Amino acid sequence: MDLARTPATPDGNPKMADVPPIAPATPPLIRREDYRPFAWAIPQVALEFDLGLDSTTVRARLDVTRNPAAEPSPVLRLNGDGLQPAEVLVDGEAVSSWVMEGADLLLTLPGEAHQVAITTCIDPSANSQLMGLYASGGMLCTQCEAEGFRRITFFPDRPDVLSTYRVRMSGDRDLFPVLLSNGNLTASGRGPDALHWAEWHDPWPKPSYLFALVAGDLVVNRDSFTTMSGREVQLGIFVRAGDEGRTAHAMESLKRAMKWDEEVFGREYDLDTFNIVAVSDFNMGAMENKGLNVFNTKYVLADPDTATDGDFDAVEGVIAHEYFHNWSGNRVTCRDWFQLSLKEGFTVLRDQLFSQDMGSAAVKRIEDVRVLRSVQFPEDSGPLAHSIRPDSFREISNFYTATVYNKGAEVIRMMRTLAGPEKFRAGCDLYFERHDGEAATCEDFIRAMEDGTGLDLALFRRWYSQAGTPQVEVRLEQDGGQAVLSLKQTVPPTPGQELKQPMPIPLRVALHDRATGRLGAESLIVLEGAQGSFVFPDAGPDTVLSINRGFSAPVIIRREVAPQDLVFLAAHDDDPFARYEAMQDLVVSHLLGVVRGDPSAPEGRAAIGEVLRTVVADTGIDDLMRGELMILPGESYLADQLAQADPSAIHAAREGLKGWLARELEGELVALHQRACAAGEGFDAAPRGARKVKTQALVFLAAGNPALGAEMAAAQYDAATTMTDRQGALMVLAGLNSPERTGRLLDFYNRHKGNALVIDKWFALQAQSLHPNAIEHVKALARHPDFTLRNPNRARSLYMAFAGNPSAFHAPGGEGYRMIADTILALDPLNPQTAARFAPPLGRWRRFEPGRAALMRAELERVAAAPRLSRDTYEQVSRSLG
Ligand code: 0A1
Ligand code: ZN
Repeated sequence: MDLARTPATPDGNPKMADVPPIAPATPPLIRREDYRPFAWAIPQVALEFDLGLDSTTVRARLDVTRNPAAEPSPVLRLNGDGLQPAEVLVDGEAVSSWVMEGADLLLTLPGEAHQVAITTCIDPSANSQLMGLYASGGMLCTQCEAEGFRRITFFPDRPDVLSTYRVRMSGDRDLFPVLLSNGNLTASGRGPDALHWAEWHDPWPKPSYLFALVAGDLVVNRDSFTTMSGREVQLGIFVRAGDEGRTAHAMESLKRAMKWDEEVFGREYDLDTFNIVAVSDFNMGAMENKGLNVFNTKYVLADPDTATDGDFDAVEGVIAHEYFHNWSGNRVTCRDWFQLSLKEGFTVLRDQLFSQDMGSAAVKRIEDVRVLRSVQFPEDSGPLAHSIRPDSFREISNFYTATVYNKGAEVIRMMRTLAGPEKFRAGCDLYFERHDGEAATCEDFIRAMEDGTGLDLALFRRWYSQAGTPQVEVRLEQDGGQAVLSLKQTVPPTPGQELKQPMPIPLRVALHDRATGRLGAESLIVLEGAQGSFVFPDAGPDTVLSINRGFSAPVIIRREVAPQDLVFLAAHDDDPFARYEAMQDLVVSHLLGVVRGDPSAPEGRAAIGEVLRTVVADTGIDDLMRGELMILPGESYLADQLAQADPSAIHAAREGLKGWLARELEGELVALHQRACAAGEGFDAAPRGARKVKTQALVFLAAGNPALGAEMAAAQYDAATTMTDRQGALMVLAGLNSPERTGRLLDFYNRHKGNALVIDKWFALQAQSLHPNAIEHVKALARHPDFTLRNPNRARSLYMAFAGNPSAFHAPGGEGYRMIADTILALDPLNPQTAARFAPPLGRWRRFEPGRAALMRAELERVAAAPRLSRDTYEQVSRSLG
């Protein structure tokens, strides 16, 4: 605590709370079981901002009443972070009866209801954490989730305190011609001198984390949407001048999302205005502030020249995600941050279902599973494993994880599978009806699901409390004319959770007949306990099991399966996910065999070659699906299958297979590329699919015949009319030691200089490349004039891309590890939230061969030993070492 700036008490002593605020060496652990309702309610908040980039004054007026549902206390604890009060008034009178406890301000209030007014002064331009009110390229904007509001004013900054907000802001007309906040604009006008002002009112009670304010020189794309009850909503997407031409896709996505939520979930928008603002300095993807979503530019701006087909999908998905939060998150919010998956898991499921409906459902499902397996599964099997409803944390920012978001979505998807879509909808309706306007818990959600669907979810609740990815051992045995399917589940131990209970696992299964090619009907079985067996009559000797179809449960299936069965499933299964899965299984088992020195590996390789040949030629699937089936499992996923991996051996095996396949199928791959190049342009599934297989073909060819691959990639680059083709070609070229490489990289830079999002791609392509000197390239790029750690997108485009490049990150000698540790140390004082996100790649040290493990651990120890680490980084590094 800075005693020098703490007002003195009448006796001249500095004001101190009962507990002296000694900065703890170890940040405190916050526990879910310690939740208590807040002693006070704050029904109304009025905020007045005098805006300035270097100095903003905030006058907050809080109507405070006792919360009858809480244990009474005369003390009102208002959270702060880096704030000093300039003035404190209670019921209009200046008071000195307040104390600071750490960063919080404590007031003792005698009565039942009071008005508390506090003035604070903040410097947005000095806010490099990008939490609270900060300056970004001359504009002011806020980020309050999870605990950023306390950096603006003193407040009970917890999601169970709901208030209506009135906001008045005034600022320079030229610097800030646009003044936005939540809700509806109620008044605006000119002030003295160069000032102007605006007043906004949000009629819906909300927690402080949903507060937002934006002031800046922005242009707007306006549109409108008529809701199902006939109300017209004004829509606005605000961006920097020059970017407005790249907002059309975001606007169309928003209108589609609004319509879809009405049709599929019966949810209607509830204000007259819905605004989105794009900012280029943002820690995450976007934020669902009530009526005023703030977005990372990456998820708003898109046109074919600067954004790939994947970027277009991501914009649509994130726009929908934030919009859907208006119900799953805002109208019904979280009681405390342990319940984060209540809004995030549910909203991710909602955006996934939306995207499935907007495009190819099969391909979207495969993509979602790929993300889950490549990000969440490693989290669940490492030192940072936690349940989707964690029991404790030191810094909540560290729990915005793939587990809370993506596994959370899978858990709710399983409820939907168990109930069926209609009953699931009834459960959702009941949940919204029961808890509208409340701060709810995961338990509330489960109970509404039980009551709305009729399901008994008593055992299913374990999915909320247990971490770790369940493993299901599968055996299929013939018994006369029937097949017996035996299943056995284990949930592995995770930090702090040694023993696990079995969890209900819904599995969609079908039995096919390989001899006749007959495909069996699908059924849903549920493994309720540790073990179970299921009898299927009329199963012949050539029965092939198709299990966990559509990835109906987020589990790892373990089974002995004959390669010819996988070949059959990969070529013929009627469930697209099962087809993809069989292809992956074939490749994984072959590559693990190669790494182990298995002498039968060449047969496996030949089988993969035959399946790939079928996939390339199959007229029964579209190119989007073909492109999916052509993607080989990644090196990290392969490493994850081993107790201790040697990344060099995995890299060599995977590249070896790619090269061999490309040489075997060179003619077919070249023909596929030519066919795709001849396909038309546009954004329907067919041309998008053509672009996808085009680059997939190049990926193979570059491994099998680098000179040919480079020539074809350069030709694709030169002919490209979309960013998808240009980036795909450059990605392949970036990995090759070929003369075509340098010229195209330079061309790309010059062509897109000044477009931050595209220059991010340029950094990332090089940091992710297969080039043997990738690490040298990253070092040089770090000195590039366009590189800065202060912009999270740019920092991630270089270093997160690098940490996800296994052959460079795991370079023998540990140089890659050192680079990431240095990044954490350099970034931590500037932006702890983003810095802490670089710890997990090093945290996987136990899963690598002893040499690499020791080097990774040593780097984590170096970070841990640094003085003044943030709470964010401290928590991630100490858990990773622990
Ligand atoms: N609720 C947002 C995610 C989010 C969380 C924290 C942030 O602070 C920097 C920003 C955004 C979502 O789920 O989209
Ligand atoms: Zn979200």
